[in-house]
Amino acid sequence: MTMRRRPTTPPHPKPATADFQLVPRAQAIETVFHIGGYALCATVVLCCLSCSQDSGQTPGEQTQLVTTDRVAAASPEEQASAQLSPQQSAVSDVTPHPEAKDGLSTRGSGTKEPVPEGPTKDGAQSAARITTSTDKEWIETMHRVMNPANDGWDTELFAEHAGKQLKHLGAFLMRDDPPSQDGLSGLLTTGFSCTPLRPAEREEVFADRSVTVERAQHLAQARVHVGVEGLASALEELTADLYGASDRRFKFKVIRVKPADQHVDTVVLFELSGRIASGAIQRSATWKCRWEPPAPDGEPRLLSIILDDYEEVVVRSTSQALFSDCTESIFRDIPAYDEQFRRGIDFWRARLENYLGIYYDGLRGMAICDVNGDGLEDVYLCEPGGLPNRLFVQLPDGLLRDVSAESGIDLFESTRTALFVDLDNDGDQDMVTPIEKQVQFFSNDGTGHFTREAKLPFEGQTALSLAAADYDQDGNIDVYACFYHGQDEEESNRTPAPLPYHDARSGGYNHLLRNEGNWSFRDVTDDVGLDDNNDRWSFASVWDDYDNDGDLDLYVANDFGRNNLYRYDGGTFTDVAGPAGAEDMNFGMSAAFGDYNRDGWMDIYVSNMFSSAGGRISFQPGFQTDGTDEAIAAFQRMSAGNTLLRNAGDGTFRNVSSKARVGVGRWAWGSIFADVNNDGWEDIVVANGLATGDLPGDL
Ligand SMILES: [Ca+2]
Ligand SMILES: [Ca+2]
Ligand SMILES: [Ca+2]
Ligand SMILES: [Ca+2]
Repeated sequence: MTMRRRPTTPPHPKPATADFQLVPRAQAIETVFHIGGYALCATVVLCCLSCSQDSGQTPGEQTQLVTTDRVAAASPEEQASAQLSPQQSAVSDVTPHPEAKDGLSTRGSGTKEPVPEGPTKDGAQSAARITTSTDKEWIETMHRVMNPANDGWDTELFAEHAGKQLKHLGAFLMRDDPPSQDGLSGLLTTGFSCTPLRPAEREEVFADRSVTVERAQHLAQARVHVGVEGLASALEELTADLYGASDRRFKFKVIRVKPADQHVDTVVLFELSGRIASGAIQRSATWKCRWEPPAPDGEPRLLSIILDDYEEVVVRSTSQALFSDCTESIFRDIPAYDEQFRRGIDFWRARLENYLGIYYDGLRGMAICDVNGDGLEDVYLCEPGGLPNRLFVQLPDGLLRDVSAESGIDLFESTRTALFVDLDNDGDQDMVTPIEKQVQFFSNDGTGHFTREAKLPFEGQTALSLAAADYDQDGNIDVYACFYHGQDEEESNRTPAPLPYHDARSGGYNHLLRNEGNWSFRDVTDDVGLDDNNDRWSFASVWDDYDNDGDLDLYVANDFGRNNLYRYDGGTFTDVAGPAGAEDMNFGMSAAFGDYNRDGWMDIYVSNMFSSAGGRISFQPGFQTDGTDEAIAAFQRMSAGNTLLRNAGDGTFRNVSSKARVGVGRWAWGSIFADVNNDGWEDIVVANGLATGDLPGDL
């Protein structure tokens, strides 16, 4: 959503290992990767403000289960029908509004078919169709559909129970003394055995002034710990140095389930972290857990745990984290912080009309900019309709001053995003923002006072994001606007989700607005070839020169399918994403360019969704029994998470996400490359999560 300049770092020989590690999250930091030489973290203010606006109660995993389940449910005929004409389709499926993806939207309404009860003929899939006329019915229907027992997904029921058992296990990781053997016995079979859960031999793969990363791979499979006593011992090895730690957290994610005759195998992602006096520790691992199937009304019990992959990150910092949350301290003198932002979206949804554009999902952007030219970065926050956008200027002491009212950009219209760039070449940062089915342009007088200079209307739609660049190199910065919805947004909320899910072409039409000078902007989309493949659900775009020919090219991240890579040559754009291997068929949320391996070629990191439920279901034999291998592979791919595309330098990209260990970015929205520790290597910062309620750990 912002224009990025090419790094000044000269090309550098490719390192022996250009490899990322997950480093501990600080408070308000979710996912941080660092690469063979650098650590990275998230912008604390952004994360916190985002959280403060999102206060729903919907953990992402459940919603992903629903959406994937529904994918499984739709027959090819239904998919074709919905793809061709969603509005005319005879059925409405259960998938919530695509933008929401969360399944508990109260905005949805549907048509008139009941939800099938029980397994369908193949025992694994059901056509999940719903009828709703009220919000209450909608929610009740969603609860029925979200229950895997209703459509034969026994493996999902098993995963749910296994997850509960793992949570019980996790409770022992929160204690300050060795686990009691009595407490553990209910989780295990009598013949239980496991490998060490914290390997004694670990290889240091990264170290700098504040962070050390160790890994153990190719692990010995000897299950040296036996029985309850053995597990207690393995857990003690894993947790002893975290006794007394603050902010201790654990997380288990069951990402695969494979039933057999006498047991059920699962693959589980495990994470444990906490702050200790000398800093912080985070342990991430993959466990292969084998279970004894539960007796009726019983819970599954562990037969064995084999450690498959292990990573340990130690932060040495007096603040016990790489970044600390400074939001409250810098906003302490700002009444709007308490009065407007900390109340949360639920508070405001109860007081403002829906038509103003206030939805539970947030999806509000912010901008960092220097509006008054004093060299200090300022903050602009976009808000739903009915609440003013806010501009805070930074003071020399680091605190903020609320200048919204006098800035002229305290807009009350629903605002998704704003971009601050110098549109009139007078040296100050002007603003462009899409509001009210228009893109509006504001000039800055150099002191942070803005005047609306132009607005371009767009029928029925409001753009979701903007990216600016002087694509034609005439000295004026131009703007590319992504339009997510293929129809009126309100109407879109009431119609089925895009199908086919992995390759929908019913999205919005994006526009390139050429800056012709004097605040005149012309829509040149069709003139320059950007009408090609311009029908997807575009979330965000980013400019850079991926082919090193001196002009800027455009990458567009699309929900529900393929992304675009528009190569610019001689005045026209060509979508080369397919032949370049850059389509990344997935739930694209955003993309960033960066040369992570310093070979002089810009690589791409795409934010997608990582879905445990999607991974569990899409690898089952019962998934999409009438689907093609290609479609099934696409669905499996769509649950895999974020994508790092290495630029091969020959016009093509390679997906190196797994090797670089940067795929599991959870429910990722915006990601950026940033050299967090100033060592010359680009790190990756991922902002992720969905609606957050009382349990921030669900992020
Ligand atoms: Ca300007
Ligand atoms: Ca231009
Ligand atoms: Ca280029
Ligand atoms: Ca590169």
